[in-house]
Amino acid sequence: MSTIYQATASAPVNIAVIKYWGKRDTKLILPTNSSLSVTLDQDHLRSTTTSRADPSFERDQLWLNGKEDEIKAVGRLATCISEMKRLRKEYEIKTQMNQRYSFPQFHIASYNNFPTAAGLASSASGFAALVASLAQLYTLPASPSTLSLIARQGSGSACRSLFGGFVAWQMGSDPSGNDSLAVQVAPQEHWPQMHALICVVSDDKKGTSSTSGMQRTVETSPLLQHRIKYVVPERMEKISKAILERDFDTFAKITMADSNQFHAVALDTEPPIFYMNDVSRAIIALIVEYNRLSVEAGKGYKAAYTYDAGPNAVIYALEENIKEIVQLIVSYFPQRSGEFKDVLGLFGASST
Ligand code: 2P0
Repeated sequence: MSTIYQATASAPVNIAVIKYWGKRDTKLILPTNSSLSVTLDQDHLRSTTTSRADPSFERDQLWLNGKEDEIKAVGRLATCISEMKRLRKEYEIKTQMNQRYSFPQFHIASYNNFPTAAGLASSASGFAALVASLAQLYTLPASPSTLSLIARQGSGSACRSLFGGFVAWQMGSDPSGNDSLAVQVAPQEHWPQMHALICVVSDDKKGTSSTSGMQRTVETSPLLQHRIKYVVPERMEKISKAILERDFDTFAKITMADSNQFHAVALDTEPPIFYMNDVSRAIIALIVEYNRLSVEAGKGYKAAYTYDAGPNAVIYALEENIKEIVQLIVSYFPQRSGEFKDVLGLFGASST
């Protein structure tokens, strides 16, 4: 009787505060700028992936939320699987271990504990969980940064989901991509008061995918060139410092400025790309006014909005202000009161 090997791993969703938008190498998924994200709470939003290896399997197969999905021969999934097989082979050679286990076929099943309708991309958590589960199955002593090199080739933002807390994806400069990886800036425990509120404005599928949208931006936007060269490097440094010093004011200002510039760069694309809608913009106006009153009262910034490639808002705020912000948003958008979720809730305090 043959042994069946199986491993399960899960990875959380991350939301960028310095946005990744643009590739300098589309095959290896090397970005045109570094980015930084906050990893959301594992309990609320995550992908869980089980990988199984059995000599009787005839080919690699994948099920997403219970439904079989095709593994395209030259696709990103096939790349991640073959990169993991390569890593295992290297490990076997290095440790002179019995090479019986290098190239089995896999059966992989992945589930998200959040509905696709939440308007959140599942590719980041999905690819991170896939790579983590194969690493476990293969008993690879690989660090999260090493695994991030492989998850990156599934989906750029996935490399940031191999860590909790505050995570930077360093763009790197080597054409091989070996220095384009994720590192943890600070663990969750460093700033447990930081929460994220997700406001689902629309659960429609977005019009322009990130992958194709960002390439159009790279090809046509002069503003992107300015952003890459003059804006992001300084913001990466300043927001990392703000995180390390738990300086919410600076964190909030940079987060909102970077969301604004990402959407400006989308608008600067030919033809232009619009991800936000009227409700998104009304939420921005509300947060701007809320912060203005707070600054006037000598209390500084209390909330930071950020928007990805869609109309849904993510609002970062300290735990002490979450309740007030939820009440504020619900009072302006009462019909949507069931759709606001405090999902970071780092240490469990959900306020909705
Ligand atoms: C981010 N986004 O930093 C930015 C902000 C969307 C807006 O990463 O082509 O799905 O798979 O590398 O990772 C979305 O891009 O794109 C994204 P691919 P991905 O989170």
